[in-house]
Amino acid sequence: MLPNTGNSASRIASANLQRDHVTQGEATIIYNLPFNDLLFRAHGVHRANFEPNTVQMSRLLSVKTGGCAEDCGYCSQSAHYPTGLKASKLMEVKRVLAEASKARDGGATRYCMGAAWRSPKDRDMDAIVAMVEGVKALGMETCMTLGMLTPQQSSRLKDAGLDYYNHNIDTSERFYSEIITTRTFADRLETLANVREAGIKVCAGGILGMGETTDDRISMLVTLANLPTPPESVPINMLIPIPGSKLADAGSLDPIDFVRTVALARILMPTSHVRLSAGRTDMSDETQALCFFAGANSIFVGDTLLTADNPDEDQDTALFRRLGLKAEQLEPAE
Ligand code: SAM
Ligand code: DTB
Ligand code: SF4
Repeated sequence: MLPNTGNSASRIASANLQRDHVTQGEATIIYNLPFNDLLFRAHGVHRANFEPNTVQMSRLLSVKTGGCAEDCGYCSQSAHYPTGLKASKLMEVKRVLAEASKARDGGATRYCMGAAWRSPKDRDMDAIVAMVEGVKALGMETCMTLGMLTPQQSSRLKDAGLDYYNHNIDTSERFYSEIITTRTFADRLETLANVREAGIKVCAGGILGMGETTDDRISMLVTLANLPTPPESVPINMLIPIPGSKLADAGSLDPIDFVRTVALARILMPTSHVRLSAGRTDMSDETQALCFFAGANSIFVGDTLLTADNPDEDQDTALFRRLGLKAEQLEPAE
């Protein structure tokens, strides 16, 4: 049994957070628990809410690459930085569907399509809607990430059958303007509210390793957990340093801090899928295994994310076999 010292810190650290609001102070106490206690608690929350050896698999496709008007300091696709990436037009719908069909045959249950836009233009919406309808018809869940959305655009995507919308808050409110200046943290929250209001499931997370403090990481998770409804899916990306971008030399991140952040996400958002997202190519198998133990239960599969590398499928298959993990299957449609 844990020693009960009776002070408020130990009460918070061992209590179940079954309420609507968590404070930065409470989350900090949990984050700073001895590593074994933190992992034990996170894994318990995980087991109480999910089958612990099952991992959801999503596949990404960049349907419109590069030339983006935003100045996100981490991104290969921003037109503000000399990253050397060639910009392309919106992909044809039939090419997207051919790629989606290959992903389904490879075991992906969710297809995520990303576009390097500040927000979609009305003239692009017909093609986007056709992509959602086509991927749905293949029997996969659909996800899109297209930048900021209005309430009208959100409703149109919902009507097309969009299951998830990815829109990351990326970091804390305090640190946001050091990473992006062409939009605000409040803009991000507004789109998340529009998407939620339209009835689409929300995928929102952020990036670690951009030079943020521990408080920034905790604050980002506290913001997500305190949304009126927390996101169903929480991607935790490790920065992939992009040569030419503002954060090309941001430095490395302690894997233990990464695992602590995953564990805190699991504890603060017990029923959300936590996705171990970008950066797995630079992570050891052991770090990934700790993340799965701490509550990560979703990954991107396929050797490319949007523009950057992801582990080869053979490597992931081998890791899953070593860890006894299996892929989550979709519930049959009613
Ligand atoms: N343009 C849309 C937007 O920003 O919402 C969608 C695409 S954007 C590339 C999706 C997310 O990928 C970003 O919000 C960020 O969290 C993540 N991301 C982008 N570049 C990254 C990098 N180099 N390393 C880690 N994560 C990255
Ligand atoms: C998310 O949080 N991570 C994915 C997805 N949402 C769209 C994107 C990762 C991008 C990594 C850098 C790249 O491929 O360019
Ligand atoms: Fe554009 Fe999205 Fe990259 Fe920002 S993260 S530059 S909005 S593609």
